[in-house]
Amino acid sequence: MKKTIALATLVAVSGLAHGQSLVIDISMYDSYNFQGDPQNDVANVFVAANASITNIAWDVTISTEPPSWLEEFTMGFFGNSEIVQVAPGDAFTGSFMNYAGNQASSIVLGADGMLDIEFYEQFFDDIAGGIDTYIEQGSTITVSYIPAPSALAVLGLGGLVAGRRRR
Ligand SMILES: [Ca+2]
Ligand SMILES: [Ca+2]
Repeated sequence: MKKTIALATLVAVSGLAHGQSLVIDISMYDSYNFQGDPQNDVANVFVAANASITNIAWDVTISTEPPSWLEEFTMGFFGNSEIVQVAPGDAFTGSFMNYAGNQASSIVLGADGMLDIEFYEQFFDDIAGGIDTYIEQGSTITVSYIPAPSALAVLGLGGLVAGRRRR
């Protein structure tokens, strides 16, 4: 019974935590080859320990190296467990094309608070060993997240349990 009460308290504290967001500049990265290729660029970003990511938004400007198509550019988050294809259906080449959007996320980060983002090509790796899609200046990803319950909240929970034991 005590465990049930403690869990309910913890959830309530978690729900009260203010959502945070982090803007990540990705203009220094490019998309080389298929997912998992060792040549690919991977951004490793510190967000917050044990944070729950709720939403991933992007405002990205890309240029393709012909004959590569815009729809092939893909971003894989947290071990490629969630992916974003910014230009689905754009089966053509393009220069300085801007795409913005967002999607819900259910990623829960580990104790190290790190989020990895791999940039890669789907469908066709047109330029063998080279860049298929260039990520231009001003391109960003905004990660919205809820921090893990703070150490203070955990201490408060401990105090609650201790207080109940005294009765
Ligand atoms: Ca390609
Ligand atoms: Ca390539």
